[in-house]
Amino acid sequence: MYAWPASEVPALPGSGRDLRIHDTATGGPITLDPGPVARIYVCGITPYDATHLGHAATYNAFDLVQRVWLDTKRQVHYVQNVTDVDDPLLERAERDGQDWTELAERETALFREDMTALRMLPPQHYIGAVEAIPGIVPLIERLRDCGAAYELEGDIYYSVESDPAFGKVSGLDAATMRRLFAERGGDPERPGKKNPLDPMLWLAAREGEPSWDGGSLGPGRPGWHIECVAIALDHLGMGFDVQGGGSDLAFPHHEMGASHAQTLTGEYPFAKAYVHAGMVALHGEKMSKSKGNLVFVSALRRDGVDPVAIRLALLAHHYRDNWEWTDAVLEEAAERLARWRSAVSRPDGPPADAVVEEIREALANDLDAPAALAAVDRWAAVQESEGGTDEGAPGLVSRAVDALLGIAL
Ligand code: 5CA
Ligand code: ZN
Repeated sequence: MYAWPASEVPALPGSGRDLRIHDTATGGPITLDPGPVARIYVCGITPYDATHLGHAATYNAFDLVQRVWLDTKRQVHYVQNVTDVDDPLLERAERDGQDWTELAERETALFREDMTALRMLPPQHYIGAVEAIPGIVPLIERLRDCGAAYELEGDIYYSVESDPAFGKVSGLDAATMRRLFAERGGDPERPGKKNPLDPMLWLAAREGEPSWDGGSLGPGRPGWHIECVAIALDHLGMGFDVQGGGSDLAFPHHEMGASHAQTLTGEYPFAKAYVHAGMVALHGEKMSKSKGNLVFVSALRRDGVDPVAIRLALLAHHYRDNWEWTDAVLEEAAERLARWRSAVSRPDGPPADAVVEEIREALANDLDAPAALAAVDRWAAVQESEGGTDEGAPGLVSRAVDALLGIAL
């Protein structure tokens, strides 16, 4: 699939810092040491509804990861999927009496527009589940042939017991795993499974549902976790630097994906860091398509809200925090944007070299965007109260917030 256009990332004087980031698997910060080409996989949307602010906040976090790496003069190899066939998408299409492919295409197109408006850097490979099926089938066949997968009434399940490292990504106890598996698309109650946590790899064709040629697996469609594994292995290989998503993906999705990949290749780890963003809530509950308590990026844009202000509202929260979207969050962001724009509108100002270093330092420290905003706020306040004589300082601040925070002033 095509992704979306990239906004240009200005080069800054000096050089950036290596990223220290919280890794869910080790439960603490690790300093990443990517090669000249840093590799990142970020789980994409299931396109049955428009991009809400929770999605936007999560993609913003991983956009910052890329910007920190680009500032260290590395290239970034970024892969993202689109889960363009899965139960929730088919259920929504059925409920609304529309064609599931049209629903997926329409919502994916809207996501591209939202990402472009928010100045999120596009992935080099933007891959749909459907287009990945020819690569998924042989992986499932291999898992079955090595005894790590089994058949149940025509469906194929992965056996979590085939992997001694299973559980190391999320570090959860058995009862929590079981609860989350049931809540997040798993089927622990199905009779005949070897272990209640075993996830579906291949769902045999059902009456009235789309299906594809599965070679020796028979006609059907892929499970969710193997989709991301196939796409990541195809485009990044094992041991890539970061796998990213919201905290609701740590278990089961990223746990199962790591387990599939490690069993398939005999190598460890799948990703060097598993990075998870907090959940954005509305009216006290996690924003989610299934609950319907959503604020859409596209709806705000239609109402004339500047997408730069939306992005600044996301950046005002640490990516790992759970936080609540309110009108006040957006108002504060719009006010801050106005202050910043006014501060950079003059040709000279207070020296800005230290501001650039403070933004770099803040982001390298587990993507502390609020601390980065505070550094710019301080500079803008001095500009406002005293001004300065440093020619080009406002331009440097503009370029720094553009390059490192994706904010166009
Ligand atoms: N297609 C799968 C990933 S392979 C999926 O989870 N799609 S999704 O559309 O449900 O979510 C896309 C991304 O947004 C995921 O990383 C998810 O964790 C994140 N996300 C969903 N809801 C929220 C929320 N309320 N706050 C923050 N992030 C969220
Ligand atoms: Zn995924």
